[in-house]
Amino acid sequence: PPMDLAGARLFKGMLDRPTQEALVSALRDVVSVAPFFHPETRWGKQMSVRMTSAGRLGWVSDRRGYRYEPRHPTGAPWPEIPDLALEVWRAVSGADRLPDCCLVNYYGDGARMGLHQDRDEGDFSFPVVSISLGDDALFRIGGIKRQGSTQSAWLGSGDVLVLDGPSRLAYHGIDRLRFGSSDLLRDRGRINLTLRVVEIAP
Ligand code: MD3
Ligand code: FE
Repeated sequence: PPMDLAGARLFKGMLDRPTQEALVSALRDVVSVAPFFHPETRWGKQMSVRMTSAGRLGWVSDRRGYRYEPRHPTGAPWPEIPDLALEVWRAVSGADRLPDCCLVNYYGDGARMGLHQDRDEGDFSFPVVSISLGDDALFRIGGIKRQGSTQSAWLGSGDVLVLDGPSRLAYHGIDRLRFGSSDLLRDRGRINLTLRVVEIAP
């Protein structure tokens, strides 16, 4: 059974090594069409995490702010979400529709993600599903207010986290990596996939 993490469900080791390798291979195709980029915040500061997306919509950030867009910053449409990632969504989300965005985050040595809420999506009643690949990362999750207590857990390669209910709007972030802890990725580091429903039903 999954572990409870502030209302989120953590499926430790859900994906076996061959499945993780197949996902990484599918992601190499995604990244060849939609290369990783360093998003810039509203205030012109580069994020330490590199990102790209697959699906009808992808997440972008620049001086105009955060938003979902139908195209990569190069102008090309985002590639399709890998089937294997959709299979994970079907297995754990309980949702009656497929995600329209798969955000792909790459953490190199020293990359982190500050405490934030995900609220750029149109309908918070759908879960977010996160898949971790590569090096271990220390994940932190709190409540729906920035103040208040938080819980931490290490996310390892093959772990799947489902954020729904109250945890959907919880503050969360990645404090640090155990860089080099996994040999899944050729260049070490960590990849996190987040599957999301961004657009409200047509
Ligand atoms: C809790 N990513 O992309 S994944 C993000 O590991 C993001 O790359 C982190 O936060 C990462 O926005 C954390 C776990 C996660 C993803 C989405 C959430 C936790 C969440 C949405 C709501 C609450
Ligand atoms: Fe987030």
